[in-house]
Amino acid sequence: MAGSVPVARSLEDIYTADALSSQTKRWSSLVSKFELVYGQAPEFVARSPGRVNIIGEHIDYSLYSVLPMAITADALLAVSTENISQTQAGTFKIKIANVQDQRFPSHEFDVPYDAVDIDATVHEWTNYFKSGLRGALELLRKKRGDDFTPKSMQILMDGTVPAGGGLSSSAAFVSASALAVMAANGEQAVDKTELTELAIVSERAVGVNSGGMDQSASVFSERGSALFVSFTPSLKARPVQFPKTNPELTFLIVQSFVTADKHVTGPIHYNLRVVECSLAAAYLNAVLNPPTTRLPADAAPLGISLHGFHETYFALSDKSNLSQEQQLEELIRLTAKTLSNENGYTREEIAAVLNVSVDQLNDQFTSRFPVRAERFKLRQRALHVFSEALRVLKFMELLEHGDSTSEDYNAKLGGLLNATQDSCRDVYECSCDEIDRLCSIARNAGSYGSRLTGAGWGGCSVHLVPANKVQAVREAWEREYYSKMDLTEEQKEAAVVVSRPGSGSALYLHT
Ligand code: NG1
Ligand code: MG
Repeated sequence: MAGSVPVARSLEDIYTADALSSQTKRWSSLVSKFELVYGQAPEFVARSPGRVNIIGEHIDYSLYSVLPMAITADALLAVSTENISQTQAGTFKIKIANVQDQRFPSHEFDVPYDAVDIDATVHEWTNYFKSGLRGALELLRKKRGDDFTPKSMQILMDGTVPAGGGLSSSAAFVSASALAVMAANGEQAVDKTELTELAIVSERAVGVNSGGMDQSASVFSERGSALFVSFTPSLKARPVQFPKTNPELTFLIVQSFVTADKHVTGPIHYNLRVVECSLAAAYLNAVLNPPTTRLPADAAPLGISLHGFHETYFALSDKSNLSQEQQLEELIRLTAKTLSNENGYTREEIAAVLNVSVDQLNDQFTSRFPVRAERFKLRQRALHVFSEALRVLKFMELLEHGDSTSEDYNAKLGGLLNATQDSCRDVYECSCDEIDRLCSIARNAGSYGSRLTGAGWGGCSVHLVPANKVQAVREAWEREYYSKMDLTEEQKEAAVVVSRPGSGSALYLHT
């Protein structure tokens, strides 16, 4: 499913009917604010949504397929490129402001044509814009040649995806930024695959070893469908419909109000998991594949992945006739046997198996992003990844070939989500008490399946709830969770969102 980012003619092309009236107000206030700040109308708005991940958690950076969907909340960048004050020779100007100007102060930069400087050690909101800018300029230079001169831009941003909430505000912002830069420089037919790939790589420039799920969901999603995203042999995204069931199913997206900030906890949480998965791939390769086998370099953040090990192992063994599901089951067995130490492995132990020095190991695996760990839990991480990849296949099988009229259909879907939560909590260790509580409250009140969504350690959860139980589940959360917290009215309103699958990135032209 290739093609270019759609150019919307009206907001009805972008939002679901239930969101239209509030979005219309929001867009017109963005435009009037733009006029107030810059004294002219915007030429266009670039839009990219956040996402919720339905299933396939923490496996995108191991290059296994995932099933997210876009949500209504999004990043909007209103842009004009005309009448921007002259800049020094060899530079162009970026003026960027935010509708929430208290929280996100405005900035002005003169950017050299060929070098977008990003200081990833400072957590600054415009870094996300800059990373999209850098990626888009690289692509434009590839297309137009080295003497291409970028346009100056005036930008007003309005983001409604909560930051640090597991709904991927960062990917929405980076993708919308890259799209805005492409459009500002005259590219109105922006290729979705190119945009996604550049957003994935760009986001790594702001200090997170991210996988590719969020950017894919943000760019490729189509209204009414979830999105099956696979990363090998190349990035592919395919819309998937949820069947009609009785009772009807809804997804609730629910905040824990525990903020998880990857830029602070990356060295012990997210970035460490990426390192552990890559080390597990190298370790399994060293033990299970013939001596001197090298894993293929791939699109994973550290260049090798558990999926790469998977493919190599079956290509070299006599078991390549097994189905994908059987292969994953076999890998789960092999991992349990090969990586038997439940307490984790030291750098020395891993280096010895890989037949490299500890310095070489650090250089390859832990130098790109800082991590803090004495022991690396290779067993648990690999077991989660293979079992989660298997759950995604089973979930897809139910969606595409299951009997949605059978009585236990909903419970089967929900059971897989619950199993994901168990694995995230116990094996991958990326949940937290608050999320666990939200999940068990929901299940007791009628949710079929409840789990964290996104990176975890706080943030958001997703719940598969029959329409006739939504009220009961909401009341249970209020009674047993939210009423015990000190929340603002605004937070209370945003706490529980019924989400329909939304559309992906779009450009909206104002002229
Ligand atoms: P969130 O929850 O948006 O920070 C992160 C990664 C995804 C994926 C999930 C876990 C980034 C930008 N996104 O999402 O790629 O790995 O965690 O499944 O880091
Ligand atoms: Mg993010």
